[in-house]
Amino acid sequence: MTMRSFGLIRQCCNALVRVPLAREKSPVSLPISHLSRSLTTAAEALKITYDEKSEVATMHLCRKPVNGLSLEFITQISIALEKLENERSCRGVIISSGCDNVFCAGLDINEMLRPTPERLEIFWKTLQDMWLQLFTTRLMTVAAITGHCIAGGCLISSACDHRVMAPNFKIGLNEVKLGIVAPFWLVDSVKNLIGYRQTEWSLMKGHLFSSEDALRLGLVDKVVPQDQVVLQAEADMAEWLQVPDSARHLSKTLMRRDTVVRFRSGREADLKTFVNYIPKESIQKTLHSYVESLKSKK
Ligand code: CO8
Repeated sequence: MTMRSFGLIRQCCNALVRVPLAREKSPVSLPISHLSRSLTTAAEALKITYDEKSEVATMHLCRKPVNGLSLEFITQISIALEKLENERSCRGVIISSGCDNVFCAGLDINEMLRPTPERLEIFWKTLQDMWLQLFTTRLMTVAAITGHCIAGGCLISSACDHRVMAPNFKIGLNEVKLGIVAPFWLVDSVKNLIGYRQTEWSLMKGHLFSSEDALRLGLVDKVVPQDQVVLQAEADMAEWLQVPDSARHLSKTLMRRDTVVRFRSGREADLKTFVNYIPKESIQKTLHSYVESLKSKK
């Protein structure tokens, strides 16, 4: 894949990601089937609704079966965030999942299996950009975690401002189980929530926390029954929006500045590491075995 063909992907995704105008309330879905490897067409993968009264958008991640983060899917999310950011009437976004019992299972592992160097590079850059957008957005962000939230899933939830999770699911960074290491900026955003030692310990072990432990540690802010997660997220969002937007955003910027500065100065090196590391034969073998183990557990 060349930069030109990525430009084409972004262009196609852009055409698909339609953020409803303030007066529209119905869900909008987006068509892009030929670019996606998932069982869901890209048309169905991301749905955005906007509620004029609350001034809150909901981004439904619906890339079945597990919201695996492929290049096209990340691009769609990124474009949608950009559009919401620019929609002045929008003050907040709730990120929810349309996949049963899974908020997000992380990166689509297929992106890392026998990749072309060009696609791998664009994939990682796009992921870095999406994380930065979410981590720094002026919008109030709430993750409605109705199921497992693993690795790249935790990247999304930990970049948000507030998290509501259903009980009896798993959340955290399990990258070492795949023979890979989470990038420093993702580690930083988890460390900001649960502190150094818990991050170090769980990172080294690839430990996934139960919802209940995640609540105790601060990796999520509330645990409520699964059918109430979205309602709770909406109620919490309404409460958060009582704080004046600019003061809230400036406070967030202040608190996250160090993480962002570190990210900006290290992102090129991080990209090089990823692009050089993933194609290594030993890593490819481990990734293959991991995928096989996922299939064989059935
Ligand atoms: N990518 C691609 N496919 C996946 C992924 C994934 N991350 N997760 C699951 N799938 C596939 C499964 O293989 C299965 O495919 P098929 O139907 O063809 O057999 C299908 O999705 C459904 O999965 P399950 O049957 O396992 O569904 P369950 O509901 O039983 O379980 C889980 C859901 C708990 C989410 C389970 O699928 C799981 O544990 N998945 C693996 C999650 C994981 O390990 N994610 C880590 C991804 S790597 C990542 O995000 C790293 C970020 C930083 C990288 C740093 C690099 C240097």
